[in-house]
Amino acid sequence: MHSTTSAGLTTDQIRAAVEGELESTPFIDMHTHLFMPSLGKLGLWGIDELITYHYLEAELFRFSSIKPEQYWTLSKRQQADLIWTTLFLENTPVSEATRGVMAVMNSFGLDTQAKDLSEAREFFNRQKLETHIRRVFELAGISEAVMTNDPLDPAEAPLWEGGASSDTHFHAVLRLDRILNEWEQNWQGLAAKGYRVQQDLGGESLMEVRRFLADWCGRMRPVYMACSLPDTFEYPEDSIRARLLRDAVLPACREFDIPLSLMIGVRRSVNPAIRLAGDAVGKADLRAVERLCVQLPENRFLISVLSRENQHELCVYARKFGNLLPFGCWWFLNNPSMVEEITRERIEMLGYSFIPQHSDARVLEQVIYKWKNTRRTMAPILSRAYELLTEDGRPVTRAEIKRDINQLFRTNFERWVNLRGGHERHGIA
Ligand code: FIX
Ligand code: ZN
Repeated sequence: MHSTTSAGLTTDQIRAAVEGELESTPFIDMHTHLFMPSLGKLGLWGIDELITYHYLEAELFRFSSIKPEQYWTLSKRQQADLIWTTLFLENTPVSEATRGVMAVMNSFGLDTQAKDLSEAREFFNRQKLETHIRRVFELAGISEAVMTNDPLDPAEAPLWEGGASSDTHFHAVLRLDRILNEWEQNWQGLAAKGYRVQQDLGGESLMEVRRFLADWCGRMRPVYMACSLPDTFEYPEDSIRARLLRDAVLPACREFDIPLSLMIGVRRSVNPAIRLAGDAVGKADLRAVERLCVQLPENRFLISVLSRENQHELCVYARKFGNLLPFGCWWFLNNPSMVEEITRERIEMLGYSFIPQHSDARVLEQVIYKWKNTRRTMAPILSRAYELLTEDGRPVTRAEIKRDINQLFRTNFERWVNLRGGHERHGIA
């Protein structure tokens, strides 16, 4: 049915406008594991890293009889060769992660049916990192990527301490997993750097953690602080994590006027033998999010939940709390079927007051396929929202569609983290 008014678009025009604006809007990728060139040694890129992505390693162990212990003794190249043969030649690469590699190879004109990886290796060997990053961002349709920066990573911290130069295409994030989830193993790392902290958080510990966070905010200029959390996360509670959150992290976020991103619902290492591929998911009790939002109205929260079962209640909480911004379809949810369900639900409950997706790319070129997939999945979802609106008597214009897509994939984030400075109050309105 074609409904239209003089100002509004027809169904076909809506689809064309949505697809056109999705294509031409450069997105901000608000959570990745990529690194700016001055931290380049940490960054993963190229065919061997793409093929040995932990999503693909998990799939290898389904199709191959190789034992994890054996796999880990192989060189990176041998691992990639095994995964290529197993998942791409002996089987059809229809899973999301395998299809993603095909899309990346195709975007560089590489043979997706090659019998081995030699052509691809030669291609990536010829690339110079900085120009390659620019080309990849262009192919992915992103203007900026937000990093994950761990101040207690022995490989990363010295680079920042040595004054790593910033890059307009990358933003830093102060990642707190080691502090909030593994205090027992990491407090001595802080102590060794001169912060007067104790294992039981006694004495000046909490003030000293704040001093540590302040020093790293100065060094990194993070756009937010972040932590991934298990399905058992609770707040408030009598635990090291909850005390650190309440008395160090959240006050520091207020002091530096940045949000805290919580990614809730990961069950780390349910199968330690397969390492990074061995994490799973669990349904969390989102009353913890409710209490954070209600007790700390001066803090802003970016929240992503890993369990499908938690998605609806996250939307309900977003309707209650203006200091909560839901984001992304994280990890096991970043599949078209899940993204579609979750995004429709969010639009129906929140309008466009959320951030639909982040890539979570660990390997540079993954942004190409992840954002291609997001655009492809989003197009019919957004079109449908406008078609329904038009059917109900409210026409939409191309200018509105442009504004909305810019809001979803750029300005909701920019405003929440106050990215362009200025005096604008955060919030997304
Ligand atoms: O904690 C995180 O930021 C997760 O995204 C990662 O730990 C995870 O391994 C991943 O790569 C998911 O996409
Ligand atoms: Zn991540």
